[in-house]
Amino acid sequence: MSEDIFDELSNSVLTFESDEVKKATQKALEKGIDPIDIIEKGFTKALKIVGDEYEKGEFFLMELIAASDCVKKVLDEILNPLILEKKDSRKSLGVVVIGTVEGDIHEIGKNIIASFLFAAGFDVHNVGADVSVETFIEKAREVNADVVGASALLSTTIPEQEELVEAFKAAGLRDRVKLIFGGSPVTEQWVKEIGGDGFAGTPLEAVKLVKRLLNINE
Ligand code: B12
Repeated sequence: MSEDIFDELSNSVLTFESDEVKKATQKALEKGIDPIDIIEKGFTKALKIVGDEYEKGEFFLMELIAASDCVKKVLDEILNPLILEKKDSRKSLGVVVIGTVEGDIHEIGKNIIASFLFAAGFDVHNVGADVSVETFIEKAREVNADVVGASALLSTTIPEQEELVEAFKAAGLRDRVKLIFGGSPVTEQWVKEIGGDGFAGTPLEAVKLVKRLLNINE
């Protein structure tokens, strides 16, 4: 039964009509489905299909843009506010700066991680997409960041994550700031290789990771 609703969510994205995605989302929420499951089991699945079809040449850039616009709209207008509502405002567990590396404009996944960290009680500074290592460093200094997270979705932009580690070392900030990485092509192994502090593939993993890195037990 729940399976059907996730298929419906995924299929709604493949209509490329934002009204259809909104309708399916409202229906799922009315059935009590958690926003995180709507995102992970519905939208992420659909975007993976769109990406795979694009790679095979079955879909074009138009479809990639249309699908991501539909998802982004529903995230911004419906799901994100619900996730943020859950924030426990009594505490700040630490300061996180998050962005997508230079040359890369993919931001949906990074924004989801930002919202979940915020809702978990972190003070989150989202510096956007296509962000230079200099900007990451400037922001980390400005807000006295405990953690910096960088997303990359392209094979051509993953090396920027390594650049970031090197730049934090050169700036003398490496001992003070934990560096975490993600994005669909990023792996735990890659993060180890570049000397990062952690990798997460989902929002819940990211929250656990940041809590572990900052020794927060709850
Ligand atoms: C949507 C999308 C776009 C949208 C982005 C819109 C936006 N505002 O973000 C648009 C249409 C703009 C786009 C453009 C391009 N795209 Co694109 N895109 C995608 C697509 C279909 C989905 C990405 C997505 O949003 N997924 C959903 C989110 C929720 O998942 P996610 O990003 O992986 O994030 C999760 C985790 O990875 C993790 N995470 C993410 N970030 C972080 C950060 C931290 C710190 C942590 C801890 C965790 C974490 O948590 C998230 C939540 O679970 C992917 C396909 C795919 N399988 O990834 C292709 C894909 C990434 N794109 C691709 C390509 C080629 C392009 C273009 C070059 C196309 C072109 N010819 O112009 C351009 C690049 C432009 C640029 N310079 O960046 C390729 C990349 C291939 C490669 N190996 O390099 C892919 C894989 C499609 C494919 N199969 O060919 N794209």
